[in-house]
Amino acid sequence: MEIPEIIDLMSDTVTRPTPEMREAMATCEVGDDVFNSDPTVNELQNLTAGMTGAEAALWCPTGTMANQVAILTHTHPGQEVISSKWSHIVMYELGGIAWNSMCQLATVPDEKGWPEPDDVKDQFKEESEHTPGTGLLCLENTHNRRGGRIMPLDILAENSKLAHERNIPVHLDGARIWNASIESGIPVPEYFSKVDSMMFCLSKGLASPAGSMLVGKKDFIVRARRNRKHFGGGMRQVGILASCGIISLTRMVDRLADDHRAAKKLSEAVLDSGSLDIDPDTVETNIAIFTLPENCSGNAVDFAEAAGDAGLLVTYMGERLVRMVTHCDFDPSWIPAVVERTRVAVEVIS
Ligand code: TLP
Repeated sequence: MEIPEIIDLMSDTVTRPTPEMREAMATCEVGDDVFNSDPTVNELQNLTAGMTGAEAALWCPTGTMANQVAILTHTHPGQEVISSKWSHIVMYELGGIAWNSMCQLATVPDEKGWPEPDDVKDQFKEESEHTPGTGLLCLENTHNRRGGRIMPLDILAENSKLAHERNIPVHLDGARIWNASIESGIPVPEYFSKVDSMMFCLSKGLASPAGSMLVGKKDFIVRARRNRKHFGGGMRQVGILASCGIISLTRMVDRLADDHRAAKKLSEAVLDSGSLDIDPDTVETNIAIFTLPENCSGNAVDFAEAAGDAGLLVTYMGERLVRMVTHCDFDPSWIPAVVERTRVAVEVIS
């Protein structure tokens, strides 16, 4: 495939709907989803429940809304929510825990890509006249900002067990749970069986233009539906988007393994070239987070700018951390071009 002028590795959210999705958008049956009468949304919700082992599923416009709806549905004002330090819920949802649910946050470390049960255990608080009481434990798998790491199932189970022993529900931000499942060989229902609610994105590696699914017990989804409405997320003929979600789940899941192979190959090639640092063994799925070399005077923002000028789009994830994400619109034959554009950008900012 011809090497494009701009190679976009900013995120797997940059994927464009496939031709089959375009076709489905034009031809799908639609209705008014606020009245529960969009057959395509209903089909996607049923398909999702079946594929995840959940009682029910709810389409949401974004992953952020699905996470926030879940937090609001599980908690009441004044409670505390435990989430890991670099989780999306903490880093990228604009303080939604406080803004939307009027709860406060307790963070736990997640250096390896997941919180250790001992650290989680330390954070639980009992509700009393003096203490807020833990209302929810949030986990993330795969862990975006920790380089797409997969939380081992036994760690997920142990963390959840600790919460459940205290009657505290667990929400899993599984934006990329299908990546975790394809790579680990652990079926999604197995991950979901350890938690009370889970959200995943259709709009990332699965290539839909928009949409995330929230799953849980029937009564949870009924309440979540009300909260989605509070957020202004009740939409009408949204089967147009749900039709793409059906294709995401039936056609785009298995190919995620290609993205994982590409990310590993890319990380090895960039490391071999000597321009950025990474441990390729930690690249388990489609996210590679590189560190700028010590002798480089610019920071990750400077790198992203210089790389953009050289025709490579990336994101910065910290002062010296640069993220590249592989996806279905990236061809692995472009890896040598990524390596060369990376080299140019490092030279510019050194
Ligand atoms: N992640 C985006 C950015 O917001 C960082 C990306 O490019 O990776 N949970 C996780 C783990 C996510 O990575 C994201 C999006 C979300 C939730 C939110 O999904 P959207 O973007 O649909 O609101």
